[in-house]
Amino acid sequence: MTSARGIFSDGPLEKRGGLVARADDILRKNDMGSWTKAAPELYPHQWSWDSAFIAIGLAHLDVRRAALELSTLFAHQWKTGKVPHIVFNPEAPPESYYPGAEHWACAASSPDAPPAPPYTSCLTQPPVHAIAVWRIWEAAGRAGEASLSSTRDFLHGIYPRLFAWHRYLATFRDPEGSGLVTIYHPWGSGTDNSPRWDGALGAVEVGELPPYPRYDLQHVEGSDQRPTDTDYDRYLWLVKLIKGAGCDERTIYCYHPFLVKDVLSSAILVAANDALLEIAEVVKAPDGDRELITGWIQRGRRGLDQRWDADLGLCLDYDLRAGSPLRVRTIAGFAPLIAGRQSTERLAALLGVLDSPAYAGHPGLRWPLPPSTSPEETKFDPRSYWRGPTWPVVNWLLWWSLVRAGETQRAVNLRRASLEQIASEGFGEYFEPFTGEPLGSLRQSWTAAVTLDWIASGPLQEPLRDEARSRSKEARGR
Ligand code: 9WN
Repeated sequence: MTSARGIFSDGPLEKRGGLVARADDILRKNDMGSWTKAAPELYPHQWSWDSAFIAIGLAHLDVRRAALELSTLFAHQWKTGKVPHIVFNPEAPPESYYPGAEHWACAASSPDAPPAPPYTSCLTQPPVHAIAVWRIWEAAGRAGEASLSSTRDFLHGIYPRLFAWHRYLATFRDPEGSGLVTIYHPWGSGTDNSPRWDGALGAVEVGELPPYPRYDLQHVEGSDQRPTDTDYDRYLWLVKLIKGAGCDERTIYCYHPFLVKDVLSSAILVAANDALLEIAEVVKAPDGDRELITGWIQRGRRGLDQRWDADLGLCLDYDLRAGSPLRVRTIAGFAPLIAGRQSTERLAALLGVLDSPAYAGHPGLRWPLPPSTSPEETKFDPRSYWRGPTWPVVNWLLWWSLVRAGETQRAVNLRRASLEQIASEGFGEYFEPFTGEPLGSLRQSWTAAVTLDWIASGPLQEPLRDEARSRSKEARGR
């Protein structure tokens, strides 16, 4: 990888915290050559949506390495088009992550699975990949003709794989043709223990489970930062059922007790299909592909419209088994903003909620960044994973969506606040929203990656405020 120094404008944040060098260092240390560990100890494997965000950041350091990140992930794509949520690292230390490769070895017996090892899981994560590929292409454009030419080859290679991935989501994961992606497990949402899933999970009857280890708890400062044992029992029970179904999509669809339309994944898919259309243009894909992609975009928009809750001013997930929406205010509610191209009224409603005390306008926040679950929800918990903390990677998605929506000042504010948070507190996986304390993994690859992308995205208009660090220390001492 080339050195990060000199590639970025020497803005105030970089001078202050050496942020580029620190982010570069994290990505280098987590670099496995052709892919990147999501985190050094807590997550020693390749995760699907992490890799997409990581590639977005790497594109500012080394365009080829960014492309390789995604090529490696897609080399483990299933015959159905599915991109697995984890590709397991055969060199990961034993007893580092559970459930690991041996637990998912069953997936390798599916006729659709790629040859193992490395083993993969048979779940998925939100489809950020086409967005990442398009940003790599844009970075190549800035890097010059040679980079553009090799990246064009990359686009030609990855396009059919991206297309197959989106087709898989539009078919196997949406047999109803609703435009919305179905998930079989909270891990499939990327927002694992979010209260989004409490209603649907509560209806799952957990049977006998053998004892299992919680290796994750060795790698964080307090168990309150991770999902509870009750959550884990449910996760592992669902994995057991999926394994029992031989990872077969149709069987899962018929019998599985957790079947939910995930609005965040669905919105990301709409935005990713926009990116796929751009890529299709570059590689001169057949007209038939473009028609299909356009149809998926329209269907996705209609699906999200149907899940709009006018009272909350947010979108809600839908429990297919119960036949009802999952009514809780989380970050996923902003799905239409992420899907993009909303009507003026819908955009205004979403921005009003985003700025309100229910999210980024809450008066107690250390930085004006939206908590993963609204502090006004009874299930809000400021330290527990997706139940309250702020996540830089989610802030990146919102920032990118605000830029696309033409909400420039809001986007700049969100980017600046996020960078202030990271400059002050480090490259946490997530942050306590009131004190700013970093939680989870403290050297999280995607946090480093989005930092690089943010810094590369132009001036911040205002220097990092001097009092940032001291305010944070004070808040923590409270
Ligand atoms: C389960 C790697 C992943 C992220 C997810 C995040 C967390 C895994 C876990 O870590 O999930 O997939 O063990 O908790 O929720 O979004 O991709 O960073």
